[in-house]
Amino acid sequence: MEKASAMEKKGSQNLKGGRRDAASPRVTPEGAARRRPAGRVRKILPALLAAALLAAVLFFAWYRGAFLPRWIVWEEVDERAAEAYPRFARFQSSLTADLDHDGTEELVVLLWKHGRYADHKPFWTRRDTPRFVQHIFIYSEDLKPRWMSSGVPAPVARWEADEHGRIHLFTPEGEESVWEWNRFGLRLLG
Ligand SMILES: [Ca+2]
Repeated sequence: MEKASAMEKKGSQNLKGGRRDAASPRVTPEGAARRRPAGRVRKILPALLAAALLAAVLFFAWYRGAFLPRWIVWEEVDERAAEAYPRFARFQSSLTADLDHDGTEELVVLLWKHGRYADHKPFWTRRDTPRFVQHIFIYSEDLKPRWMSSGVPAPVARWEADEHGRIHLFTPEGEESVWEWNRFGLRLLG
């Protein structure tokens, strides 16, 4: 009798289960498996979009130089600097001095741009860095490029030209170096 009662109970449970299935929409195990990933994607989609948007904003800010060193003092720059180097760059400072003693003043620009090299890479280098690098560009009075340095050897926080047309560079720590024009660019004096 007890066995029969247990069987009746089991049958009753199956019957209840059968009623529940009949009342709810038919979902096969295969269908449920197919729906689950789509449901998960729908749940995390807003987070994915927010992360993508944040990444895009951060990339744009980085590309525009938002994460350059804080010690940089952005000075008012000779407006010809942007004309001389129209590609995207961030101009830190500029000065004019007769570096080559020919009686006309060169425009000297201290700037940050993506890459270690100016317009052309040296033949031994295939790749340039995408990060911002500090450069010194020198233009003649009529804005023809005279010298476009690859990345400066040490960061330049400030600079000045003396009455001899030499350029004094100062690192953020205050270390000074003096540079003089020779025919092929600036030469370190000490
Ligand atoms: Ca000159």
